[in-house]
Amino acid sequence: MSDSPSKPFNPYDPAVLARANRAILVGLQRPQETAEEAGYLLAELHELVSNLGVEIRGSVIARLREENPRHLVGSGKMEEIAALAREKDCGLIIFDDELSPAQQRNWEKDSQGIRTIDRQEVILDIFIARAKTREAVLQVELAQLQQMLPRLKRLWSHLDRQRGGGAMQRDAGETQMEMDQRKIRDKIAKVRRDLANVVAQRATQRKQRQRVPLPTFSIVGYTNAGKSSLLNRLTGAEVLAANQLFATLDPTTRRLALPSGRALLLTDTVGFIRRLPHRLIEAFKATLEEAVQADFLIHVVDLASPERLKHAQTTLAVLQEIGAGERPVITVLNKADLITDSLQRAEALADHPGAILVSTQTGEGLQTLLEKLESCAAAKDHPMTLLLPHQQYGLLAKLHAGATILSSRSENEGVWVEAIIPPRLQELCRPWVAPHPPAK
Ligand SMILES: Nc1nc2c(ncn2[C@@H]2O[C@H](COP(=O)(O)OP(=O)(O)OP(=O)(O)O)[C@@H](O)[C@H]2O)c(=O)[nH]1
Ligand SMILES: [Mg+2]
Repeated sequence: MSDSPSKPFNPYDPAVLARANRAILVGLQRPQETAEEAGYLLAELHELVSNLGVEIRGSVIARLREENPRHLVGSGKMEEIAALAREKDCGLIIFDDELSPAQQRNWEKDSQGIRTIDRQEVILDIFIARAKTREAVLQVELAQLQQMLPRLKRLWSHLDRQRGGGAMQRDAGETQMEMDQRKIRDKIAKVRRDLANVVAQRATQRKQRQRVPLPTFSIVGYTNAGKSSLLNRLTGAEVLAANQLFATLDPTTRRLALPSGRALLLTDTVGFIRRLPHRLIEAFKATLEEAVQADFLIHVVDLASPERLKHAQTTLAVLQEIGAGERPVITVLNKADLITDSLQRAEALADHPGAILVSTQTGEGLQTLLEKLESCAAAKDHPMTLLLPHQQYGLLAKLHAGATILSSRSENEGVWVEAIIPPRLQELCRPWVAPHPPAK
């Protein structure tokens, strides 16, 4: 099924093009992972790859005892996967785990030219396809250039092979590669400068917004959790909400008038995913800045996903990484319409204390969420510090449910709580207002 060596390689041959769009997926099960976990990750890769319009003809989960430096998996497994790709007439092998540039080269050489990429490259390709505004395009371009730089050698050796290149051409390839490396470095510097301008513009816009000092809330969360749907439902915005990963790449900010007449600013942001390429987090700093700068974060979690906890952990880890780990968080368990079982709901609430069950589809829980936003907005500048005696756990539970806890610490003398407390609970708290903040 591979091209006969006598026939010159023609990348535009329809058969070659079709094969390039057919893939075998490879997931790894490491010793500490269960088969179920490995399966979920592979299913997620499946979803990502389908988003690119690539046909998936097979998938393999390889148990990995130790990493093989040459192909990541052992050579027997490598042969088996390459044989499967040939048998299914696929021109693409996609790894869920990251491959080093050298491993990628080895795979392509040893599999006789089957293109081999990893999840990170897939995510990057999706971002490339979705980027529309100048900011998103620049950010994606930066990530792409950074990705290309250590992989130039692979691109060139690929071309050499396609041309049936001899030693002379390979030399020409080497020189060309150096020139290209320089060009890419120059381009990276230029994109960085352009992005710095975008960041400066954004900062100016933010300053202008701050002239009217409205409290700001950023909606964050795993991709497909329903962040854009929440913004749309609350503000009547028309952000694309779709059952696809990374529907949103650009932040959208809308003003939300609360029932009391008070207003706040709500921003929808790009979603997170497991194994988000580090280059993308780096490149998307400008966009993610919105989350870092917000007064409050609304963390949307898909209640119906069996991977709910992993998703939430991933989001919190990325937030930490971009410097937003200390922001007060309101957790919203969305898609409550899909989980009607009260036991399952209670379990989720136990996992995410103080979370609000919401459905952007039926409207369930939105009233409670608005009240919570109200209490945050009202007391933005006036968090209260309390020292609650340990026996006041009933009040503490009420605070978890109705207030926004900024910090809480249990000490011998009681529980120190710093919280934004809605008016209806303030009276109950009055006896425990601390005369001074807790010593750190
Ligand atoms: N059943 C149900 N589906 C919902 C709910 N909220 C959102 N969805 C669906 O979930 C999918 C994802 O919604 P989005 O709002 O695009 O999610 P997002 O978090 O903005 O996703 P990205 O921008 O890709 O990160 C869409 O198909 C929505 O229709 C809900 O409350 N219930
Ligand atoms: Mg979205």
